[in-house]
Amino acid sequence: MSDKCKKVYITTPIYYVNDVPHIGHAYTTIIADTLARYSRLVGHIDDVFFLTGTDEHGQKIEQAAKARGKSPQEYADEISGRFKELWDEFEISYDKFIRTTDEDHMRGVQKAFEVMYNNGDIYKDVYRGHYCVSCETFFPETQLIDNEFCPECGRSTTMVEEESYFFRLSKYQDKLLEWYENNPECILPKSKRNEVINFVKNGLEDLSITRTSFDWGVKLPESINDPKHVMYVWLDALMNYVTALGYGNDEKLMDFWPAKVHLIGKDILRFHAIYWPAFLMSLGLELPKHIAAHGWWTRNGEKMSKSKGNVVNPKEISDAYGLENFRYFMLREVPFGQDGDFSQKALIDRINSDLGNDLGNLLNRIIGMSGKYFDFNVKSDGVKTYHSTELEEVESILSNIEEYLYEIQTNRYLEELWKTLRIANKAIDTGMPWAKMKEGKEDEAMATIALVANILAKVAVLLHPFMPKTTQKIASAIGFEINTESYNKIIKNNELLGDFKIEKIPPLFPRIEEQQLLETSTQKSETVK
Ligand code: ME8
Repeated sequence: MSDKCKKVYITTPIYYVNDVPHIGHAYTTIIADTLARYSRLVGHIDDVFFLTGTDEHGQKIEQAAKARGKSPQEYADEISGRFKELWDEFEISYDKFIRTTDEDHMRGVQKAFEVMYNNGDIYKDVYRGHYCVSCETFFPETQLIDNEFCPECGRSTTMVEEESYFFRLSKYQDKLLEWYENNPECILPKSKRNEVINFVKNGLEDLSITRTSFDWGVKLPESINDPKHVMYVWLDALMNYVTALGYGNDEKLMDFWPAKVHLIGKDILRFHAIYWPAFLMSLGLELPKHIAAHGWWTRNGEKMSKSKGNVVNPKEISDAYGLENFRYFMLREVPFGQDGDFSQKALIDRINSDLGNDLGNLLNRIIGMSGKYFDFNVKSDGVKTYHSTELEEVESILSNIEEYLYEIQTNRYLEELWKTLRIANKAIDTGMPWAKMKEGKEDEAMATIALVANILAKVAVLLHPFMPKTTQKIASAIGFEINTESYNKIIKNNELLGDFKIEKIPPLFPRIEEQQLLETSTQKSETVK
């Protein structure tokens, strides 16, 4: 995300309501939330728009509702509510929660259909081919496994032969290739871009964008006068990114467009990196700056999904281990774009080691020493005299750290932050303030404690988007509040804290010892030493 444009529009996928939220959904949403919080912190306060929501139409939802004896709308209301409730409990800082059953969204999709139809990009024909209801995707016979099974999820596909409207996707092949070529960062991680380019180079077929064999979907615009068709769920769903800003209705939020980043999982990269830009080109709208696709959370190597019965409930995990610890773990554990196997043991190790030992103990050490030797009053004026080398080292590490977030490499960003904690811990071990006090070198002891407090201040500010409440507690223990003003002072201008009073607070990350792991529905207990 290297371009530093003023308006920052960040989106998550809109999740299907056939599945209750699991940690895969939480992961995407937490990354998006962290980026939104970061953008607000660095000063874009009123210029951030963060969108999430639910995808409620299509055959898959219609079937799921039917299986439960509910109408699709009743069923969608219930599951959409579960997503919204979870994001509210997780304090996800979204600006809008969109549902594809919202009236204004549906009007916007109809408007888009009309624009594409009127400019000649939509025509009517007959679709003959295979459809995977679970993936809501059409597949040509050549891509099927054993002539029948879906190449994405392995489920049986159904042969479909029905009248359909088509979008002239093939017409956009060269323009898409040009876009990927001219915008090396349009797809993140960059390695994924090549996969998309190869796919497009193999040739694009026109895309069937309406269905007649069921009716839980957006109707075509009245001007087209063809009531038996409903729109293909992916056209409906992708349009959410602009209808949320008022496209086709009251367009007053459209100045947030183009999106700075669409965060998605790699399972839906093709829809976002091929169909979506082609639709936008047809509509004459700008293309998103970045489409960022992360990997999968797996259990024992298999993608976590409800149908496999191996999902981990994010609420259970956050209740057991703390929401912000869980946030830290997810964004620290796996390099963006790669898959990661979820284990509670790994989560506990991160809490005890990174958070407890490296961060929490450091704070406890300076609380203890500043209290014992200086009645909690700290002065930063000796830091540059006695610890200029450490300070410069820390400033140099932090001067480039933002770049990692622009590329959504949250694990690298956090690794860099932790390097500065190691410098702080080492400064105490080598500076030995307790020995300095005995030798009567109070200034030096004070300088070491102040250095550590200043490093902790920087870490707290930069970690704030990941762990909002915990870092605010750290900041208040060292006498300041995290906001854009303190970000500017402490990070941008590298100002020291000056004279301040440390406040004693209870340990932030109590050690999890010999813990009997939480029994989740999919997980047998394992004991952690
Ligand atoms: O695809 N690991 O909705 P969906 C990591 N409605 N992330 C995961 C995951 C896992 N095991 N499982 C799901 C849809 N996700 C469409 C999207 S957007 C216009 C329409 C996350 O409910 C990840 O972000 O199947 C993935 O892309 C998304 O949930 C799929 O959610």
